[in-house]
Order: sequence, then C-alpha cells, then structure tokens
Amino acid sequence: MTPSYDDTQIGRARVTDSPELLAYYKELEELDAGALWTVANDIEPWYPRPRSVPAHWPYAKLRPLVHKALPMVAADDAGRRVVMLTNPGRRELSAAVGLLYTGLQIMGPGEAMTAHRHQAAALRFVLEGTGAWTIVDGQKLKVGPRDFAITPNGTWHEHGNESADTPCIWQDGLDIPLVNALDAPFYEVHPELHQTPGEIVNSSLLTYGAHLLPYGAERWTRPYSPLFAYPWEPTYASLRNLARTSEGSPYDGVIMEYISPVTGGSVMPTMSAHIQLLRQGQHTKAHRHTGSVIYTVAKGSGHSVIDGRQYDWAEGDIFCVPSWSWHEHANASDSYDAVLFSFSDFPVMRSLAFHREEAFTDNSGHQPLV
Ligand code: GTQ
Repeated sequence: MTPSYDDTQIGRARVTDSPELLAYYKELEELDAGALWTVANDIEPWYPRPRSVPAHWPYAKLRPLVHKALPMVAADDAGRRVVMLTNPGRRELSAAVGLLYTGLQIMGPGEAMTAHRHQAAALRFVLEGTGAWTIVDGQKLKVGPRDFAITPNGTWHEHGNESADTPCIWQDGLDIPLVNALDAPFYEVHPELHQTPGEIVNSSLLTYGAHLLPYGAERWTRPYSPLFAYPWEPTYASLRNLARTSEGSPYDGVIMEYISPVTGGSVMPTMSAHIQLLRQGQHTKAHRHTGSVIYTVAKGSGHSVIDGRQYDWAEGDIFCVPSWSWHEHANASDSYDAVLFSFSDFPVMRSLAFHREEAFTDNSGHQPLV
C-alpha cells in the first residue's frame, strides 16, 4: 500500500479556524490546555521530519580553530577543552544531529585533567597525536590515531596527554542531548579529583582482545561492553579481510560494528559505533533509516549524497545524516580504499522498536542531485 500524505483527508486534522474557535483556543490557553487538532498534524507527522539538517565539518577548517583554544583556556578551567559541533537546526540542544553530541577535544603535551562521571555515555575516536590516555573506572587506556574507546555512562573518567611535545585531538561522541531530553542528567566530580589507576595499561584489551571469554564473564551484568578500547590496526586488518571475502552491504560497503564481547551487541545501550570500508571507486546505493548518524572520515576521500546534496569529504572530516534522510557514499579514489567511522543512536531505535529502513529504488538506487 502506498501511504497517502494528504493532510486534508478524512482521519487528519482539518478544522477551519473561526472567530468562535480562536476565542475558545484563548480560553484553553489560559488554563494551560490546548485543542489537539490545532497541532495534531505537526506532532504526528506522516514520517520523521527532523529539525536537524545534513551538515559537514571539514577538518582542514576546524583543526586550526581547535589548536587556537590550546593556549587560550586551561583544560581544567574549561572542564574539557572541546570545540563542539552544532547542527544549525539543533543549536539550543548542543546537538550535532538528532539527540547526539560531538566535539573535538584537544589536550596539550603533559596535560592531565580531573576525574568526573555523568549520566551521559561517551566515546572517543582519535584524530591525531600519540600521547593520549584516559582512565576509565580505574583502568588506564592509551589510545592513538583512529583508535576507538568508550566511557560508558556512570564510569569515572579523566584524560591526559603524555607526549612531551605534541598535542592530541580526539573526537568525543556523547548522548548528552538524549539524556537531557529525558530529564535524566547527573554529574559528579571525583571526591579525590583523581582515580588511582591499576598497574596494567589497556587491561580490558588484554583480557578480551584475544576473543576469549573469561570465567565468570556471565557475571558482567553492566549494560555496556567490558572491553573499553578498540585499536585501529586489528580493526583495519579485519575490514580489509572482510573486503576480500565478502560483498558487504549495497548501502554501506564493507561495514562492521564494534561490539561487546560479552553480548555481541552494541558497545553501550544508547550508542553504537561502526567502521566501514568503501572499496576503490565504490559508490553505494542510497537508503534511509530511523536513527541519527555522525560519520568521521578515518581514511581516504570521497563524497556522500545526503537528501540530494553532495558533500565532499577528506580525512578527519565529520558529517552527519539526520534520521530518515536518504544517503549514499562514494570513494573518490580508484587506487585506495576509504574508511568511515560512525556512531549512532541505533541501540535506542532498536530497543524501543523504532527501527525502520527503506531502500531508494529509482534511478538505479542513486539520488538525483537537487
Ligand atoms: O570527556 O568527559 O566533549 O563530559 C563533553 C562532555 C567531553 C568528557 C565532551 C564531557 C566530555
């Protein structure tokens, strides 16, 4: 059945205003009440109409501004020294798309910040510098370029950079706008300002990174992955091998999800993360789905067409796809692969049974440019 999008049809609100009705609405307003039919078609649209718009943040333009903050504000004075990316349709929520937040955090050589924890969950994708570390619930992680790490909700965390001379920049992804939309935020500063880390660095990676399930792992009852860091090298090797042995998705190319080794599910209950490879010259077909996605170009260059507009991207660029927006991706190179890191609110969509997906079938699966 082809759905009808006609707001004048029976079953949709189609009341014509009259002086009598307008006076009635005023009376209701004074009681903090209202007539449903005046807003029904807006609050129950036929399909998702996100406030967020597709957006693209080129790293070549952002990077100098991120570096500029380094001498101007002390990291601990700022809380975190972060340039956040705000969607033109979501500024009031500090969201990059939908109910997801993202920003670029820069840490100078030798810097170390105090510990805090909050209701929002966080993830990191490293863009530059080799000295970055973070302590997550007492576990020290060292992360380098293109590594992915998580700071699940409620875990203590403090960050720093042990390099003697080079700043590091990583991308933060948090579900702050979601937590705020649900009126559930909490925030605490560590009572001793710092955690005492265990002696072993990247302990969760040593335990879980060989794909072995520890005795007692079934007692890991927290709703997030016990593995906190996902290094780039094995991730990329895995992607490359999959590219040689499998066709992949027509819409996403060779795509894999970072998972919890205990559940096989998303790394955290509100956000999932993916890594995808576009083969030399590959141009995927368009599809759309519920759920908002923030992409980071981990490697290579190309473009994405989002709702009929082309966005050219290069390494380090960040762009977003709002819920229910058509999107397709293309690798510009005939010699090199391109890799996109992304994170999304898919676990929320799935656990609330909001997930829907549709393929673009006209024009061989490619959107006409508007
Ligand atoms: O590192 O804890 O970009 O709490 C925004 C809020 C980073 C963090 C952000 C945060 C953090």
